[in-house]
Amino acid sequence: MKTQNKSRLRLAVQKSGRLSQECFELLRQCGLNATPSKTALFYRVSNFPLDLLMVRDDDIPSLVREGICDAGILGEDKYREEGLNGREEPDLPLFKRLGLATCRLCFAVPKESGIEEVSQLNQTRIATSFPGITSKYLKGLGVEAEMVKMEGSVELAPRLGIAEAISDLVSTGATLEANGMKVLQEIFSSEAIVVINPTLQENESSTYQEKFEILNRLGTRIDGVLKARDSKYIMLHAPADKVQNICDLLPGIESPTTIPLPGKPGTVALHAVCKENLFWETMEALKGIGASAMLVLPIEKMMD
Ligand code: PRT
Ligand code: ZN
Repeated sequence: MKTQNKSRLRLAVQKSGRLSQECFELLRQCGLNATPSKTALFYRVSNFPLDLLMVRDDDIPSLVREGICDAGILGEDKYREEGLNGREEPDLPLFKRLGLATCRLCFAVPKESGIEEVSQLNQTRIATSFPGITSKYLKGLGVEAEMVKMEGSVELAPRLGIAEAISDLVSTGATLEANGMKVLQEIFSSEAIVVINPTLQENESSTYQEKFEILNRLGTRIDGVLKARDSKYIMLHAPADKVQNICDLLPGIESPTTIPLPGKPGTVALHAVCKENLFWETMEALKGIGASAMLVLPIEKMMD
């Protein structure tokens, strides 16, 4: 059949873990039939030219670099760490930031350690799964420390006497708290990102051009979902002479439309997209200047 010769994009995603659920949810919000079984390693999306390879996140950069996959979704932390392996800078092109699975890579120390600033990490041992990023950061500050590489349970290192400090990912802070530790300093804030094989942008053969087009189509859908996620649609009635004051109160307002209300001279209906959430305080302030019949609705998709 002809369609079988058409290009398909191969995307590496985390099989299971902190990223995978949010990642599949995002693909589904992009309108893709993406519900692989828990044991599947390969999944063909039936309604979009996309194949998913489900792997451990650590394998994603090399799968993309070697062209086994065209693109991959992983934490920026893992991408940067793997990318520094023998290099000055990570080498894969970053296609898109997804704002998912956000966390911070931080230095942390036991609360009673007496260490209050990063300069005091000089000549200490630091347990981490991110020795590349951590030592590069410290080098920039002129601090010399020994990296103790650990794959998991990094928070235990000070208690086990194998390090004075750690550099680890923090999201709620509960793990540090449970282990009597505190954040000393943030190194960088991380989120899920899409990285791509550079050939996709560089190779002018029709196969790669087709794949790049598929990637961009997917990228546009992702943009639409992410934009809609943070936006709200607001509808209200307002005195015509207060429209400007009302717009001034609406956060991140875009494309307001006013419509005259039949039978209500001097009053208009105002519809607008707000790129930020609307708090009750804002609604109360709007009411205070004459707005009524206010409705705030979630937006599912957006495309310019
Ligand atoms: O099995 P596989 O190798 O694929 O997965 P993994 O175990 O290596 O990775 P996984 O699933 O733990 O994390 C995948 C990605 O999720 C990371 O690369 C980050 O980008 C992102 N992420 C977001 C996090 C966290 N939040 C997070 N809190 N990754 C790890 N943690 C850990 C952290 O290391 C610490 O142990 O959670 C603990 C701290 O959490 P809080 O909430 O107590 O602060
Ligand atoms: Zn991993």
